[in-house]
Amino acid sequence: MDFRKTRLHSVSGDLAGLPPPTRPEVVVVGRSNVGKSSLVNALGDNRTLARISSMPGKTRLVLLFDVDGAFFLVDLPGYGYARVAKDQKKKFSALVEGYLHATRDLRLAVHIVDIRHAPSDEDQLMRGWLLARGLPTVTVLTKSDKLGRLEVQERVRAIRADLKMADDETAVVFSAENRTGVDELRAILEKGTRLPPT
Ligand SMILES: Nc1nc2c(ncn2[C@@H]2O[C@H](COP(=O)(O)OP(=O)(O)OP(=O)(O)O)[C@@H](O)[C@H]2O)c(=O)[nH]1
Ligand SMILES: [Mg+2]
Repeated sequence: MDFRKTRLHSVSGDLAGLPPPTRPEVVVVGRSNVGKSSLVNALGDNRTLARISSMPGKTRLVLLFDVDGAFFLVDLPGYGYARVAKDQKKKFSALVEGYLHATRDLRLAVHIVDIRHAPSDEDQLMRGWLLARGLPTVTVLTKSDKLGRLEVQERVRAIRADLKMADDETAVVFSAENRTGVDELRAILEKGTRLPPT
């Protein structure tokens, strides 16, 4: 699978606009501004794929990327940004909830948290929801370039404990900036989209 062959497949502002689920899907979820779009660009090794917002909460669309004809990588709007209208902020946006409840061929979730901070209530809520749904989930601890090596180790331990991660669950230390974790995550996605649906 060649991740560099990642192309924008569709852009939808509502669920009705989603294309038919003709491929397995991997969804990227996380707080607003955590680095979802940057992660998509890092995986595809292409800075022009998903627009990177300098203003948090900007992505209000569901972007589907076709990864080498093998699966769709789905960039969802972030949650938890205060300036988003109140009813939208409540839990997750209708678009995020709607997508996660939609009948699609969803195989894997990439749950991104900022390695520097304790997971928020919404991060915990999202994780609980992913677990309850039984969706295989890989937790990505991003912006690791902002910390030193020892701090990274310390934060991995703390976040694993905060999220009550089981020992056999994967947390990938990641940076879109210096590409830490890109190959590891690519391998997880490749494997996860080849397994039969759950
Ligand atoms: N240092 C560093 N900055 C990052 C990293 N990933 C993302 N950023 C920065 O974080 C900001 C937000 O990145 P985005 O990729 O737009 O985040 P997002 O989660 O898609 O944001 P929304 O779509 O608005 O929810 C940008 O300024 C990025 O340059 C990283 O690994 N390291
Ligand atoms: Mg984004």
